[in-house]
Parts: sequence; structure tokens; C-alpha cells
Amino acid sequence: MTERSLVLIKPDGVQRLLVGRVIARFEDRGLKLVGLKLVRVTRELAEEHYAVHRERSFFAGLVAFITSSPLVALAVEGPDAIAVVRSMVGATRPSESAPGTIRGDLALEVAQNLIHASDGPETAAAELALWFPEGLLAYPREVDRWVLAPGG
Ligand code: IDP
Ligand code: MG
Repeated sequence: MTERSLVLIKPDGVQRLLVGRVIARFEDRGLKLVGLKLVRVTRELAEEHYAVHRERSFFAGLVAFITSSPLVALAVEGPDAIAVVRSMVGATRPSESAPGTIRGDLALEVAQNLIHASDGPETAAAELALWFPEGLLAYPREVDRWVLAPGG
């Protein structure tokens, strides 16, 4: 099923100039961009995004980190995009992230693990609405037309 997922390239990824390489991985996989922007995150947005972790010991540090410098928010679309993106991102703790995943290749610390990705259909819908209140762009690609209507 075609899905959309929210991806955040966290401040460490922007500071380390890894934005293009991370986006390229998703494009290489065949996922289509339907939203993309550089965001200076407010405390309110950060606390809303990570509300599920409000009681965790690392919450204050996580909010401080995510608001410390701009991040890149992207919305990607494709078949089973939510699970595909999560598998490409890798485990939360870089010590457990498999080589070949984004975290497994590019991150080493859990507090600076480079990337966020929605973990299910409900969180994806809520996170896309939170980060892209202006909505996403739907548009056809030539490859979609070729696959869906060869010769047509
Ligand atoms: P996820 O990003 O893989 O979905 P979550 O468990 O939802 O992982 O945690 C959200 C974020 O909180 C992680 O990506 C990481 O940046 C941070 N985090 C999680 N656990 C810890 C921890 O034990 N110490 C510091 N930061 C943590
Ligand atoms: Mg999570």
C-alpha cells in the first residue's frame, strides 16, 4: 500500500553536512519526496513531537538537542514507506544499528542518532500534520505513469 512517512534529519545531520547523502538514500530506494524543508524547531513543536517520551530521563536533553540548530523535515511516499524507511534508518541505539542502515553507517551515539522516522501509520499521520500543517505536494512521476500505463 502506498504510504507517507515523516523523516527528520536531526541537527547533527545538518551540522555534519549529511543532508544530501541521507536524502539520496531515500531517493535511491525509490521513495518520492512530497515535502521538504529546513526548520528551526520551537520548544513547543519539539515537546509535541516527542510527547510520548515526556516522562523519560532523556526528554529534556532530547528537546534541547532538537531545538539547538535547524533540522530538515521531509515527507516521503512509496509502497510500505513507513516500514521501508524504518528499516533503512536502523535501530535507535547506533551500537545495535546494522551496517548498511543510516544510523549503522553514519551515527555512533543514541543522543545524536542523526535521524527520526515515523514508526506506524497513526504516528505518521500525526507527525506529517504536525510538521507539514501546510500540507504535502501530490504529483505524478513519469515512472509512475510508465509502470501504471505502459504505452498509454
Ligand atoms: P527512534 O528515534 O528510533 O524511534 P525512540 O525510542 O522513539 O527512538 O526515541 C526517540 C529519540 O530519543 C531517539 O531517536 C534518541 O535520539 C533519543 N533517545 C532514545 N533513548 C535515549 C537514551 O537512552 N538516551 C538519550 N537519548 C535517547
Ligand atoms: Mg520513536
